[in-house]
Amino acid sequence: MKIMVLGGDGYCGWPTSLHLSDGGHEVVIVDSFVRRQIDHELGVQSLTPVADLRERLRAWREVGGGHIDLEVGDLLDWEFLSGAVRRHRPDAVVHFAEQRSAPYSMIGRRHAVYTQHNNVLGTLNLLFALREFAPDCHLVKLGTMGEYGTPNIDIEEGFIEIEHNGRRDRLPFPKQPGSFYHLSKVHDSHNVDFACRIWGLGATDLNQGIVYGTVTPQTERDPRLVNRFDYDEVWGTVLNRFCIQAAIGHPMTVYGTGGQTRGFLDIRDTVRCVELAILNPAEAGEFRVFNQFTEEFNLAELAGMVGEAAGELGISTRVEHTPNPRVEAEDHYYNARHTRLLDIGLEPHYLNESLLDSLLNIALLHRDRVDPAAVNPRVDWRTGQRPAPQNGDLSPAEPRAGRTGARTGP
Ligand code: NAD
Ligand code: USQ
Repeated sequence: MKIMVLGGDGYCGWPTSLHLSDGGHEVVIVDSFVRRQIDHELGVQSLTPVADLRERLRAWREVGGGHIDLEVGDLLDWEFLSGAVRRHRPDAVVHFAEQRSAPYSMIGRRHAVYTQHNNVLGTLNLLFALREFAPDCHLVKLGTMGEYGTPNIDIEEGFIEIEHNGRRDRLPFPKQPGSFYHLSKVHDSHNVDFACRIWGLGATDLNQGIVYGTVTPQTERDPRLVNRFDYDEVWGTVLNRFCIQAAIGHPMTVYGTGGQTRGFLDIRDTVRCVELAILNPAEAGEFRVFNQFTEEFNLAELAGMVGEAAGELGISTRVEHTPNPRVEAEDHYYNARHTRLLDIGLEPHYLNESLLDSLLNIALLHRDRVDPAAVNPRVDWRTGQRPAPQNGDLSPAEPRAGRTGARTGP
C-alpha cells in the first residue's frame, strides 16, 4: 500500500514509518520539523541523540530498509498539503502531525491558541485534501484516551448505547478532556466523524493511551535510526520520566496522591496497532474508534514498578509526591474497554517484560545527557508557566503557522 505518515519525524511517527516500510509498504513522510523547532525554543532535547531526518532516511536505505519518500511542509499550508495528497494519492494516511503536549498547551494563551490552531485546522485541511484528491483513502487519525477524561462509568470504544426517556440510540461517548491539547483532539474527532458522514470518507480514530519506550526492531538496526525519548516536564510522558529520574538519582515526581489511572502501551505496540488499523480499513462513510492501549496502571503503582526494576540493577529510588500542577481527579474509577485492536490481531508487549530492557537501560545509557533543570514541573494548569529556574526558557516566540512547504526528496 502507499501510505503517507504525517508527523513521520516524531516519537510515534518515525518508528511507525520504519515498521510500515519494513512491511513492504511504500511510505511517504510528511513533516514540518516544528517539533524540533519547539524543542529548540524551550531549550530541551531528546534523551537519545536524534539524527536529522534526511540522515535517518539515508541510514534506513543503507541498512537495506529501502526508500522512504519525504515531503517537508506544514499541514496548515493548503497548497503544500493538497499538492502532496494529489501527487501521491495514498491508500492510507496516518495522521500524527499535531502539537501533542498537554503542559505545552497550558503554558498560556499563545500556546493554547497555537495548539488548537495547529491541530484542529491541520486536520480540517487534511479532510478537505482527502475529499478532493483521495476520497477512497483510509484516514488513520491519532486521538487520545484523554478525550474521555475519567468518568465514573466504564469507557467504551468511541460510542455508547444510551436509553433516555424510553428511547435508545448509539451516541458518541461523552468527552471530558483535561487540557487545551486534549480538547483539540475532541474537536478533531467531531470534524473527522462529520466528514465521514457527509462525504463518505472512511476513518479510524485511534484513542491512544500513554506511550512508553523508544526501541523497535527497526530503530535498533543502526544508531542513526534511534527514536526520540523525551523526559522533560513539557514533552516527557510519565513512565519515561520516572525512568530517567531513577537513572539520575532524582526522586520520581508523582503529582498529587498518584491515584490517577491511565492506559499505557509500548511503542512497539503503537506501530503494530497502526499497521493493523491500515490492514483492516474502515468502510467508506464509516467513522470508527479503537481505544489503543494494553494495560492500565495508576501512577503510584508505576513508580513502585520502576523502583523495583531499578532495585534489580542496584539503584535505589525515592518517590516525591509533588503538589499536583494539573487540575485532574487523583482518586477515581477507571475501566476502559480496549478489545477492538486485540480482535484484529494485536499481541501486546507487557510493561513488566520491557521495563529493564527498553526503558531503564536506555535511560542509564544516556543519563549524562539529562538536563536536571528540565525535570521538575513548572507549568501549572491554574496559573500557566512559572518562573524559570537557572536555565530552560519557557517563553517561546509565537509559533509560526502556515509556512510554505517545499517539495524535497531524500
Ligand atoms: P511528536 O511531537 O514527537 O511528533 C509530532 C510530529 O508532527 C513532529 O515531528 C512535528 O514536527 C510534526 N508536526 C506537528 N504539527 C505539524 C504540522 N502542522 N505540519 C507538519 N508537521 C507537523 O509527537 P508524538 O509523541 O509522536 O505524537 C504523535 C501523535 O500521537 C500526536 O497526534 C499525539 O497526540 C498522539 N499521541 C501520542 C502519545 C504519546 O504518548 N506520545 C499518546 C497518545 C496519542
Ligand atoms: N504525571 C506525574 N508525574 C510526572 C508527569 C506526569 O504524576 O512527572 C502525571 C500527570 O499528572 C497525569 C499522568 O501522569 O496524571 C499522565 O501524564 P503524561 O504527561 O504522561 O500524559 P498526558 O499529559 O496525558 O499526555 C501524554 C501525551 C499525549 C497523549 C496522552 C495520552 O503527551 O500526547 O495524548 O499521553 S492520554 O493520557 O491517554 O490522554
